[in-house]
Amino acid sequence: MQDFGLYIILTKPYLGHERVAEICVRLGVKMLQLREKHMTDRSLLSLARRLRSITRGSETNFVINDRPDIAVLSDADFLHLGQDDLPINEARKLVGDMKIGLSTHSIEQAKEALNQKPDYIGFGPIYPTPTKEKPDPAVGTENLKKVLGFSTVPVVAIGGLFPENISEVITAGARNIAMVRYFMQAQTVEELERRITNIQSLLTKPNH
Ligand code: TZP
Ligand code: MG
Repeated sequence: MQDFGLYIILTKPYLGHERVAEICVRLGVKMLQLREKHMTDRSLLSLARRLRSITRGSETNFVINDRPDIAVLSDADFLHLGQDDLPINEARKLVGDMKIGLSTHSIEQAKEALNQKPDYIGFGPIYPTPTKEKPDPAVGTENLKKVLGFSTVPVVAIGGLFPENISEVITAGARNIAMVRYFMQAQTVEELERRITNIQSLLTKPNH
């Protein structure tokens, strides 16, 4: 799998899930993940299907966090698993050949993750973040550089990333970046579009 650039994670978006998804499709965001941990199964499935229908046939891959069952039932492009979720080989029995991403939070986890043959890995939190409940300690950009050095699949840098600190992460070599608060807190369509195109342009600038 090739690097994909910006990765947007939907967690309680101020503008609403569907509106953010429509904007991601319009602006060619390659990865859009549904990450809502507190919804009932029924409402999560119904939301996932609505987002699937918005992203279907577009450049925007639709990713379901944590839940192989919802990923299959909503016909997602990717399932994203964390360290406490099902291992990839077990999840495979449910999702077949669906692409799978895996979160990692240390060098050791990142190395071990590659044995499970994910399509990409997440690495973070790069900086401290309140967005995740019980986050692992921040890994920093030096560890990010190491993971980028040995990973055989795309690495998504995540955690505490904002325009103010993103150049350090891009300088460390990151080509795929996930941000939650920066996008979820945008309060108007125009503001969200500006935030997305701003990060997209930082990620596509040559020779950084
Ligand atoms: N995994 C590692 S950090 C994180 C996740 C889901 C949350 C990142 O959120 P934010 O708001 O971009 O710091
Ligand atoms: Mg998880």
